Amino acid sequence: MSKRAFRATVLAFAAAAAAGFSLAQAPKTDAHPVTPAEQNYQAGGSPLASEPMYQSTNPKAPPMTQAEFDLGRKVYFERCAGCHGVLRKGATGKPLTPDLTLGKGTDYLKVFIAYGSPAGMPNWLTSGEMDDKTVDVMARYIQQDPPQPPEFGMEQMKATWKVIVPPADRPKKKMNAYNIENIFSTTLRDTGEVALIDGDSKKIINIVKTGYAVHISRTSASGRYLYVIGRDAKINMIDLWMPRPDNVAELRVGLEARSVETSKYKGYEDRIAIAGAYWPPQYVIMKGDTLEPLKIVGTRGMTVDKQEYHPEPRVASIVASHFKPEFVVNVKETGKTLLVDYSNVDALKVTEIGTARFLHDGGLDSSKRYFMVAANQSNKIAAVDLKDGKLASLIEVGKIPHPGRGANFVHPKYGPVWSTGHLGDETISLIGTDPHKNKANAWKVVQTLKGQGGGSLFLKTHPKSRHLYVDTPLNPEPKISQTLAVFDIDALDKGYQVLPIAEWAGIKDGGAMRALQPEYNKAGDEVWVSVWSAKDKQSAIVVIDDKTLKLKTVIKDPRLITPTGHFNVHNTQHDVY
Ligand code: DHE
Repeated sequence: MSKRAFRATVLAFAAAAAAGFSLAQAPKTDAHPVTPAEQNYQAGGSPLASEPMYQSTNPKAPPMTQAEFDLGRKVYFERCAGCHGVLRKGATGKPLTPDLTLGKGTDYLKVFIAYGSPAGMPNWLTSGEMDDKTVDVMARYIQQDPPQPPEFGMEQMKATWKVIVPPADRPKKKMNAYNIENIFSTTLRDTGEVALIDGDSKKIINIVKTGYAVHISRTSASGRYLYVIGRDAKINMIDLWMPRPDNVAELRVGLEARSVETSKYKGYEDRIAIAGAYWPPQYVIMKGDTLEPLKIVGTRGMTVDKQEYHPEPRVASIVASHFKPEFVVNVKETGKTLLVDYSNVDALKVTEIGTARFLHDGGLDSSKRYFMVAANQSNKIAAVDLKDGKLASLIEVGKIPHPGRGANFVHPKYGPVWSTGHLGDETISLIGTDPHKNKANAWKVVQTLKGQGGGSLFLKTHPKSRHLYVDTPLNPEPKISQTLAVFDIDALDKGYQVLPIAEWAGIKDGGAMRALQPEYNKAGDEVWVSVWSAKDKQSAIVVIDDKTLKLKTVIKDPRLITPTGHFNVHNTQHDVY
């Protein structure tokens, strides 16, 4: 296309956008524009980029050479799949299936990719992330049939299963002097490792190899085992009783995943594990001591609202119920919370509770009876009753709630509350969680606090603390992304104090540092926060004295590369947050 024609298309596009015309005339999946912070967060690379895939040819689509198609596929999985989905059916981003894209044509699509849209599509060309050639390739690529990554069944899974130290050869008692309840497992995102850090001495105990772009760690009910999952769906099981805690088993449960959990109900401690995959869309039940896969259950099916088939509903957060032998499995795209009864894996009973679409993260309320899960594109929190197995309420909150596990405390006026921050606005919503003694406040936003800004991912408090820490790592303003807001729970109306986390870390050249994920130690008197720098720059963990809100210490080590989440063994074991 000539420069002139291109400009004409841009103008036509702008006019069309102003008239409310959008690429996806198909069902709208989001009720609000995507913020830049959310865009960066969700458009992370997918490990599927390097997987061989089945590819069909659509005769109506513009021609592409094999090399162009391969480039398109690579870029799609690195940049686009997080928002538009593996099969391009849409999630945070619009659907991009050929029935929608073919009619638009290459020139129109090029403008869209190059300049972005007011609804949140990034401006890939003008931001410098893509050149003209890549924009052209992508415009043609999204008119082809989406290539489908392979399935991952029992045969493939078993081929990845390794029991490094069989249960019979493991220690019969704790063989080290660590206070294992106060160990932190810190995600080293870009090295595919976790750092096990002694919470008492602040020394690194071991750096353990895990999956690619490792995501979260969970502790077994007894506190002995740690289960770590990578984005490549690899689970590593670490035995904290070993003289030097290390891997004892590993398994891949799919090709891409985010969540892992273990059985916590009385009588089932450490016996069963579960992991949820993004691709293939499935969850897997395993033996708790060896990770031997026992049962794979697919999550493909109908959406909660329109009751339309969705081919890739990803498994988001999973927690173990303390009330029944059940796992709470949250399926993102269909908007369903599944209560999976693991007492008889051969005759699996699943209670399906319709909640709301695009379920993401969440945590238990202080009584542990209710699971509070963010349906982040619906701006809602679903409260699921784990005792009676039903939806207790759907609560409207701010824009794109993102609680991590949330934070529970007793509000001086409203009684027990659970709280969430938001990616899309500066508010913190406090929701009453006691329908028994505080019925009037239950499942209502009883107070909305004003934090530093949008781009919040995690907030935390502890039963022994009267502080509420709120991070904002995805805020575009460094003054906000590198600091934490702290509220005094007994004087919430007074606003927050700002803690200069990155400044305290004393890193000279960390680049775009972000302060994230406040996590308490076992005693609840100190708070650990990551200073997440680029992978070739120094990062750190800042430890705050919770009483004085002053800097206690900074943990720095060349091996601490891109620390993000950290998980205290005791708090994770007992769901203290
Ligand atoms: Fe996470 C939890 C998915 C990006 C750090 N993240 C979760 C959970 C899900 C999820 C489903 C809940 C697990 C559970 O409770 O069982 N995260 C995703 C994504 O899909 C997303 C948006 C994009 C991606 O490509 O992965 C994403 N997450 C990130 C990050 O960029 C973060 C900030 C840094 C990192 O390490 O990659 C990040 N996610 C975390 C952390 C938790 C988490 C620290 C656990 C919080 C907790 O307190 O339990």
